[in-house]
Amino acid sequence: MEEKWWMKSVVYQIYPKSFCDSNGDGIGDLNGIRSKLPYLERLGVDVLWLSPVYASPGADNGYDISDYYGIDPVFGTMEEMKRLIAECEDRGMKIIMDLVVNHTSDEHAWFVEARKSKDNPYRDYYIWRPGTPGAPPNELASNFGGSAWEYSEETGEYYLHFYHKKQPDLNWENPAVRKEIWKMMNYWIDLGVGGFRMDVIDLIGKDPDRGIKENGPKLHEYLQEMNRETFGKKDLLTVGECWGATPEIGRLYSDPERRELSMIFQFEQIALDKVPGKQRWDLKPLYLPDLKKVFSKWQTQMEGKGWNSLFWNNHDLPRIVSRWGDDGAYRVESAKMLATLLHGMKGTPYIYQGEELGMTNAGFSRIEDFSDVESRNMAQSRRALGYSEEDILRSLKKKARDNARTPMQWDDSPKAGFTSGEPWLPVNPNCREINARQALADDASVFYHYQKLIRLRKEEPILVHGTYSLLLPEDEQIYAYTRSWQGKTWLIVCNFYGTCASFSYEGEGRCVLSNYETEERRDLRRVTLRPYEAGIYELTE
Ligand code: TEU
Ligand code: CA
Repeated sequence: MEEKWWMKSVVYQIYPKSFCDSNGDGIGDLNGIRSKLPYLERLGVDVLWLSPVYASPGADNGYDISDYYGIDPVFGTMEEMKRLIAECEDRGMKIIMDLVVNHTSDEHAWFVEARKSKDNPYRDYYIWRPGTPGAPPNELASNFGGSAWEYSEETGEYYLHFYHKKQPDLNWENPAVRKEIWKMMNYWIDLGVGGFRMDVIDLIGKDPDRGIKENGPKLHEYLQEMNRETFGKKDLLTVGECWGATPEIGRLYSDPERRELSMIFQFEQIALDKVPGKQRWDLKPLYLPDLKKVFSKWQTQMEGKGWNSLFWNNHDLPRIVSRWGDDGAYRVESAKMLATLLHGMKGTPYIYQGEELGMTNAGFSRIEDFSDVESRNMAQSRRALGYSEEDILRSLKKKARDNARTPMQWDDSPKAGFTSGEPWLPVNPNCREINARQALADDASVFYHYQKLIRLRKEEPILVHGTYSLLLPEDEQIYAYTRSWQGKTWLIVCNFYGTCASFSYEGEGRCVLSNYETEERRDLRRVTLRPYEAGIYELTE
């Protein structure tokens, strides 16, 4: 495949609301982000993905947009946005914007018009069906719980919303809608952004009458049109959020010949610690061979035919060190192990703010502490179904989206250096030990491990281009694989748990990177891996 700049990049996701507050209102903002560019540059990332900062009533923390051309006053102004883009450029960094175009806010001017009357010119921007109160058009459910249809008094019809009722779905079949979106995307491209992360993009081809949400019949047609009408001739990074993707589907998006997107986020691994067929709240321990199967399938089936994204975390997922690592005694070791496992693979890695510090889940102890719409809806509906309070709390502590959204931990002060005011979501009290100031002062911190992994990707083409091959598929404790390129082989070996494990591979290896002190050359024939030990070795004769 032709080499693209984003194949060598590492993306850092910023959740602006929780990153850095510059004016003491308890909410992170653009000037806060700007003040932390030296920190991000030091980490070595070259692309920043900003979760939405557009004007929004905030029913879903900015994923409900009321004006795609405006910055929400809580985050700053368009002037400040331009300054951020310019200062990033000075530092060799690009900004990618969150593109949320499956739905708008119900307070967007289009919807305000559309709901007024059946013959309003904007009516067809959204999806309406006849019905009577209490009898929605069909059984389609919202991803946040309850029906996907909301009755609208003004005209006596229902509108579709796959998320919050304040997030009505756009009607992509309407060419006028698509034209508006291309225009808006071109506006941001002209402002100098480096690309887009596309929110739930696999929903835009929906066919609600046939119950089709993801991967609808016209999805790829729309994306090819988008490519032609907007970023196709520019060299941008585009990544689609695709919960329902298989590798076959992944190749449809990212095969360069099809001219759609650079890559997608796929979520198959996310389902491995829930009871199959049930909701993410129905917990089950991860079985390591299952994880290998999923990752290896994507690594192998995308080889030469598309491009993977690599991520453990985002603003919708619990913290990886609390999820599949150990957020107690082996927090540092396990955070580094997980980083090594992921960054050793082929694809573009994404780091979610605080992951580079080994930040943990929120540490909330009461159901009321959880503020996210999805958490609240779940608690309400499970209470009604008779679940115990303990059950609900256990699920939230493990899986709630709030876990990723507590303020970034900059220092050990009570508000973690995030704000001088009252943070919109409580700071995790463990900021006393886990924070950026501490990490920067400690050579052995998780931060510097990430820094090394990022640097390695820039310096070693084998990390970008090497072919992946899984070892020990059935082993329940060790995740090991190789990357090979131009006669060179790297071995990546990770002990996924807190007990020792023995490992053996034919030959000797030069240690490229490890999360423990290790000899420079290691005989790999008989190795005892220490708890959560992870290493990258270049194989020698
Ligand atoms: O997320 C898509 C999505 O499906 C998630 O809401 C997911 O279902 C949930 O977090 C896990 O169960 C995107 C955004 O990332 C998310 O923040 C938004 O809430 C959602 O779209 C609607 O825009
Ligand atoms: Ca602020």
